Amino acid sequence: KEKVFSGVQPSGIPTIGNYIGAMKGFVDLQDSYDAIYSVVNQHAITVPQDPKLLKQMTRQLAALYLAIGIDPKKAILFVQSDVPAHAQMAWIIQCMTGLGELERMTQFKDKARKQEAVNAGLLAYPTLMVGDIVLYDANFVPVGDDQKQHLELTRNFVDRFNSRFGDNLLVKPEPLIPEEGGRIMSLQDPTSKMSKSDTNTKAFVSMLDTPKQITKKIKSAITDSIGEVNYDKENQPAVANLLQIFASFSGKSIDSIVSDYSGQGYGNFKGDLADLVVSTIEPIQERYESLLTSSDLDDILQDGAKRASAIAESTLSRVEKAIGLTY
Ligand code: AQP
Repeated sequence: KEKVFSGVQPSGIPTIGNYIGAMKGFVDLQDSYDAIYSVVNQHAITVPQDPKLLKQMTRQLAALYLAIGIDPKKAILFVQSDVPAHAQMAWIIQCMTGLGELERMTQFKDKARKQEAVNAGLLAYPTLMVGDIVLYDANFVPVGDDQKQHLELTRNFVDRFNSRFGDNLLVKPEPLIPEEGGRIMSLQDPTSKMSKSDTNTKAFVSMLDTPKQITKKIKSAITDSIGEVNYDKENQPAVANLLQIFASFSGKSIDSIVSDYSGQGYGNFKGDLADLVVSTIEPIQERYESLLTSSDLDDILQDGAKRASAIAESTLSRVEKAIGLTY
């Protein structure tokens, strides 16, 4: 079977953007691939985190993975810091990656701009991600559009590594980016990406928002003065974004949604969208609540760490041998 790897950072509660762009796809993929999913908590500390909150968000994210339908009998689910091979592999990759290459990453530039003091980890972040992927010989990596550049870096690294140390030592991965919904935008600014760590909580719907919060946020999402539901990314980007969310949650095509609301203003459209998001998220939240405090969650993560470690350590030792880190 071909392999799939992906991760989500516990840098906040996942938004519907993370869900639509990445996590929703994880569930389908576990049926046809050897799937490995991680709570990548070491990525989260590239920006300052409160220790207590980080611990809490790590557990919440793990419970959410299960609540959306990740099945530990089909997929491996683990927390990154439980598998030391990630940090070990990242060091090796850092020693083989140019500074310039990392400085060009747009996510680094965006995040560095928002920080008062930029640490070395923020720059090195993509090398940790390259390690996450290559450790599991992943053929496919389901991600949102913002991770495309990091995947390209991974592919370049694999080419360089294999040509220097031996053909087929590492597997070259392909990104899997949804055609629609790979980049859900902020509800308050259609030019910036929806992000779970956004300080403006009105900009995103989190997977743990209450029905009341969800409805309020969607109803107060900015639109435009055109007043008609059209799919026009250029002239009506905010409405186009809401249409993408609608399409993803309903499974309907954007065209059919546009025709359902033709000749109407934004009121009904937003109201129905809010109901749709609430009714999709509510059952997920019910499962989440019962998982969060159960010892099953700990058992699943411990078992996941064991299984992930076995694979990761074997890749790491193959790499160490190939580059001479042995005696
Ligand atoms: N707005 C988005 N639309 C679609 N997909 C998205 N993803 C992120 N934002 C959107 C995808 O979600 C997965 C998990 O993201 P991550 O935890 O690795 O971090 P990120 O890409 O940096 O996402 P955020 O929400 O913006 O987190 P913070 O605020 O911590 O930086 C990835 O596959 C990502 O592409």
